[in-house]
Amino acid sequence: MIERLKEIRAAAEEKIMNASDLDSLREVKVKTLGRKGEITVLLRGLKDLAADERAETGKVGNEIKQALEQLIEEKIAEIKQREMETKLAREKIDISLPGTLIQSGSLHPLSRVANEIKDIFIGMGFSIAEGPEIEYDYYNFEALNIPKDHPARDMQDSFYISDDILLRTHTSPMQVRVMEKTAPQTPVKIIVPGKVYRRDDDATHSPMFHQVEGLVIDESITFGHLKGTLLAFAERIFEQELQVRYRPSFFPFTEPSAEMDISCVNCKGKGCRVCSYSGWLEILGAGMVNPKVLENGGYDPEKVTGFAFGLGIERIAMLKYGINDLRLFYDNDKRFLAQF
Ligand code: FA5
Repeated sequence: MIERLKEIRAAAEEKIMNASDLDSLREVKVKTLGRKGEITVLLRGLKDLAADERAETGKVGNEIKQALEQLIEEKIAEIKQREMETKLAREKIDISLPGTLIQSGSLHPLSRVANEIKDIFIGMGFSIAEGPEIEYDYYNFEALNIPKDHPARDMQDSFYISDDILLRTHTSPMQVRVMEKTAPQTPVKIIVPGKVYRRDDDATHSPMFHQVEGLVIDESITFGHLKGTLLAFAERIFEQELQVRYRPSFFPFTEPSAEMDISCVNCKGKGCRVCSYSGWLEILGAGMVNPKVLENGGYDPEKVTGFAFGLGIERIAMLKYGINDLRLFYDNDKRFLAQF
């Protein structure tokens, strides 16, 4: 039996030495040392040998098993090492290449301008109120002194959900909504930023855009307060000293009403393409709150007065950043947005 064991060992050793991959090594291992392997099967015959012969043969058998196992392990390590070297020679990793940068986003220019506008008014003691974008005809028009057949409705054609409910065309409906909560005594000093909707669509008019409404109500509020507040606001948002002028205008909910123009932020009033060579830019509508609207909100127009204004955030942002097409704000083009 010892002879046979030695033969198996010699044959196995040769196969191990010649093995060029892990699979053939595994095969030798199973064939010689596995549960049905040649050595395992042969050693089962030990029990039929005489006692002294059994001990000697068993010892030799174990030594051969251990030697083969060790040889196989060494060969496995050798093959693995060789595979690794080939792989490394083939794959060239340049560890000096910079990693992929994670691009960080930034605030949309309209959010940026809206935040700046809010900060300026908060600095002047205003609070922020927000209202529904889907609005009753009553608050959007009727309560603002614009009855059903009033021609002023033509300027603000909207998207109707039913005869009485529409997408608000301006932030002014919040005037009466706020007054209903604060009347008849409490002074009001609020701004209302938000989305509004109109049937408009061109380079300077979008079907959805953003406005900021302002409303101040108290005893003895005058047009002087309106002028001072809006000049301070305009100079801060455009970060320069400005000339201001008020042109008479008409809004059914203010009396008197005015459009506020500022000296062109681009040419400082000399005349350029931005201001159509007039030197002036229209930036908002404003006026003293119409007594009828104060009454609709629950205030006594004999006791309090107020001023209100409404501006378009897109318009301010276009002037501030020199953008000539409002649609750029909504195209989602990263080349545009990444500039802010
Ligand atoms: C109003 O909407 C009044 N509610 C403003 C007001 C409030 C007056 C309180 C008096 C007292 P007007 O329709 O002019 O007014 O719109 C105000 C601003 O919104 C405009 O100056 C303009 O900058 C902006 N705007 C109007 N339509 C669009 C549009 N389709 N797309 C973008 N901006 C617009």
